[in-house]
Amino acid sequence: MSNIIVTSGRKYIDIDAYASIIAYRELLKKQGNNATASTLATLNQSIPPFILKLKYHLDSTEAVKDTKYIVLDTSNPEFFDKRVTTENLTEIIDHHTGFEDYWKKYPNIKTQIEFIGSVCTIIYERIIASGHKNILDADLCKMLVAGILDNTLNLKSSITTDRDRIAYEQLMKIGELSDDYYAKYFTACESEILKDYTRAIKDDIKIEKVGTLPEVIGQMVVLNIDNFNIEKMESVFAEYPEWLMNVISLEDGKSYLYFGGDNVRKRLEKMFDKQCDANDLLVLDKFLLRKQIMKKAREISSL
Ligand SMILES: [Mn+2]
Repeated sequence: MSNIIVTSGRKYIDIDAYASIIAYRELLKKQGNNATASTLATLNQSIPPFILKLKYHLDSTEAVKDTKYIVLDTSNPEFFDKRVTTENLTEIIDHHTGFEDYWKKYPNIKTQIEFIGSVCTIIYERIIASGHKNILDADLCKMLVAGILDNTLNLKSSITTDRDRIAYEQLMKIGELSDDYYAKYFTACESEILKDYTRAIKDDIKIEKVGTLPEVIGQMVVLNIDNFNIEKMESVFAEYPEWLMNVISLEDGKSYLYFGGDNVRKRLEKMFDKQCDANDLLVLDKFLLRKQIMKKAREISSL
């Protein structure tokens, strides 16, 4: 019997990767395999302390001879965990598109690449299909639900599919999780961000000139817009002549667009065909990710 290591990306991994590699390891073990889950990457802020304290953990990265690898949550070979090669890789499960054709050249590597909300959804489906539903205890359900919540932005992002919604509902039921589990999860992530708020804003600024949008665009996801610190945001953007900050509020599902600079107000009102709610704030009734806002600006400017 060969050893199997379940792993993911190279630099950072998020809760979707973390939860899915651990849950898939549990399934493989249940099926009689010698499986471990490990990563050489840094765990990002979507994996809060309470998740790390659940009873399931990563294994050590110690290399064993004749190990086969399974990669989850990425299918771009450049992003793979450093230990993975096309020779030792046996399976890929991912929800980012673009490399489906590339992997057709390697018929020995099994792939399931589908554009859905979360890899945790696929792992949940694999567990159910395998007949090993009994491995889904409360802690494993908490991890998989957190992965779905994070990657689909509380099931409100337009990438969310019915399969994600079903997996979420079933895992909530099987794990007997309370209805406010989403709030517990996002609040825990938020308090990690709050430990270094300025840095969190700075680390997610994109500088790219698109259409009539300001060149400097920040983004932050918050549970409730009341928790957002406008003063700290303004101090981060003080050095830029014009800027835009997309604050996605999960509870009401809206985007709060804060901005600064001459004429930005007029340009945004025109772009979204909507009046500003305050001098420096435009609220979108349905949230948009920054990449969706930039895509819209690109489309308008090319008309
Ligand atoms: Mn993912």
